[in-house]
Amino acid sequence: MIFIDACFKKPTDYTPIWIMRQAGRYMPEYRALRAEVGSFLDLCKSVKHATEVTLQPINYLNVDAAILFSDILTLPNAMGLDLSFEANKGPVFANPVQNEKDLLKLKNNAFKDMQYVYDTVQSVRGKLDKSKALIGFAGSPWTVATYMVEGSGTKTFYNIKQKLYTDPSFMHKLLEILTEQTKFYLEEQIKAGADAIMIFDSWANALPYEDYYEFSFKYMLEISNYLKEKYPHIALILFPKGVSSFLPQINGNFDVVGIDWSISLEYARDTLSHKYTLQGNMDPSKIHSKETIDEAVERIVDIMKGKSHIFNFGHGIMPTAKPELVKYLVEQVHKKSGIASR
Ligand code: 1CP
Repeated sequence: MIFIDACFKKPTDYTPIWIMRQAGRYMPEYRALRAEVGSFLDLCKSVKHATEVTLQPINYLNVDAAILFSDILTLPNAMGLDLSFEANKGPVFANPVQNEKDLLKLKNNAFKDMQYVYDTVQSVRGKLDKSKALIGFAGSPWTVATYMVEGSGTKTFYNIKQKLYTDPSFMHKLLEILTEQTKFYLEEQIKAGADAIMIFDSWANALPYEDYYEFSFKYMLEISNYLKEKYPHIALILFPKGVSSFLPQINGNFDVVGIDWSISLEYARDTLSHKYTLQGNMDPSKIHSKETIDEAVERIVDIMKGKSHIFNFGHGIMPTAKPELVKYLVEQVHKKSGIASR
């Protein structure tokens, strides 16, 4: 699998590519199935449909890896938080976690109730071409905690930051619970057949630089140490979004660092490439036209020439992206990096 070779810094004939959020609303096939099934959670929980959606972009785009179709919030949902996805509002928890009493109500071993996820992993792996990798994933404890405490997506992170600054022991207790459950949740995905695991710390940038290690990165390291010790052959990707000043401190037992679009790729390469494969970091807005794509591909392939690299966006694809331009991007990355590697 070229994707796994790149994760482990083995030479590849061209740069592998996949697209963050590649299964989703920009694809007409996804929208049709989503409308047929009704709710987003039902789509995640149906093994048949989640398998189909996971494979849609593989067949259409010819990317080098599939990512399990699910969400970072299914784990807290299994822990007892009532989750819905509302149009124009995104995810909502009806009963957010507000105090120590709420922590006691969280279900232990919730990962055991997520058989539908493991069944989907197994089903996708069975149908996926042997040359393509399957990525399993979870949210970082910090990022998942932001939704559990705020009850929904947030621009200010006001509630969780009040907790963090006035009651750090509550925050650490919640983060420890999530770390334990995430370890086992990801382990089950590996046992079911995932070839790689990605941990999304999408809201890393809500934390000030001086608090990032203590409230987020440290917990991701705990998960990666656990998984790497038992499953060294499984590639591990961390995605700490929007924390460029933290890059020099990134260190630990994992293989790939996801670089978001706001970071200088030259700087990330010079800081991290001796140790890690880099993944990223095209601005998803540059999918606008063939010209903007050509320019982005040439620039990124040139910067990463001779280094281990997985091409991706620096965050999720937007629902407005045109599928045929995404397909064009994949072709261009394969073509231009293939020439560059010769
Ligand atoms: O209406 C719909 O059809 C639902 C839209 C949608 C989709 C397609 C949501 C709701 N989640 C997903 C799938 C999803 N989420 C995947 C698998 C699809 C793929 O990559 O091909 C993955 C890996 C995620 C991960 C996820 N969910 C993250 C981390 C990645 C990132 O983009 O930063 C986050 C932050 C979420 C929360 C979430 N779920 C859904 C939405 C709209 C959001 C973001 C809400 C917010 O901005 O706060």
